[in-house]
Amino acid sequence: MNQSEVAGDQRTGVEVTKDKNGVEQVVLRSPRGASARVSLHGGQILSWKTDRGEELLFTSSKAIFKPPTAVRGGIPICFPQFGNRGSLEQHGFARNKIWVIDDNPPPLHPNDSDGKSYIDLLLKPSQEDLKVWPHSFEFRLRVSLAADGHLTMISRIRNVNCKPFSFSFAYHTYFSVSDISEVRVEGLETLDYLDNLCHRERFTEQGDALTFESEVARVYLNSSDIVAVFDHEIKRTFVIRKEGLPDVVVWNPWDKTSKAMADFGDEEYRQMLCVDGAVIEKPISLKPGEEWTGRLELSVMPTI
Ligand code: TA6
Repeated sequence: MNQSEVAGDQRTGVEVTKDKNGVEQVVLRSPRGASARVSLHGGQILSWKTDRGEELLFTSSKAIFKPPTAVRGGIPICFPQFGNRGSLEQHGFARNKIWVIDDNPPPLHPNDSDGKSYIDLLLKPSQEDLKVWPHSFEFRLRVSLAADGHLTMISRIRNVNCKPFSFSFAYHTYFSVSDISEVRVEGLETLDYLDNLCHRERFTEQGDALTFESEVARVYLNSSDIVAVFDHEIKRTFVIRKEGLPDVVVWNPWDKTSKAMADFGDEEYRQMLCVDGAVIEKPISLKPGEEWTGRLELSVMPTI
């Protein structure tokens, strides 16, 4: 492993390494020992650990770490689309591309930097990307880890085109859970959702909190900015706070779909749940020069 501090950067808790395929990864560490690892392949977060070293994100034992395939786990970024419509590849190309470290990003609010370990990444379209999606953009991603271990992602997407474009987006977050049958999600009650298992038909959530006993692939619409994932077996709660991300994807492939995925173990659906802050139903439209921001903060706490 080749390790170095970010070039010209005096910040502590930020280290650049390379994976076995030579792709750079950035490791963020908090003073208390929490950590996060971000790959420049996809700008994808591959690991988020507590100060006791417990991994909070799921990664499949069958995940493929060789670009351009996105790693099955962590937090792939879906842009410029979520889903598989039109000529764009499923969930867009951003998760398959090699991003660069952005040494001079436009400033964010000081609260987004002070006391945090962070890295700024940048994606611009290649000639190949422009052939499938003919829109010039700059996608800036800030990933930061606070002293208390909270993980924040701030995406800023700017239209540097001379004509408008629109896109959908998701932070496709694979949470690690002890046993899916012991998990419940709160914050989506009574919302409408599009069911990907029923041709995106619209339904209304009737029950109390969401629990799992079969495959789920839904897009909940217009949720509040806080959603919680309770893992009863290990008394752990993930809290998802989001801004600019009205929709929430909930996905667990269950047994049959798991078996159909080459990069996913047959029984691994028991140990994961995707809950994504997203913009899907009403895509974002940007005029030339406009910028959109979507922010996700993840924290974890013991269930009381
Ligand atoms: O609903 C979430 C979803 O679109 C599922 O249908 C499933 O395909 C998942 O995302 C993962 O997609 P991927 O392209 O990474 O296999």
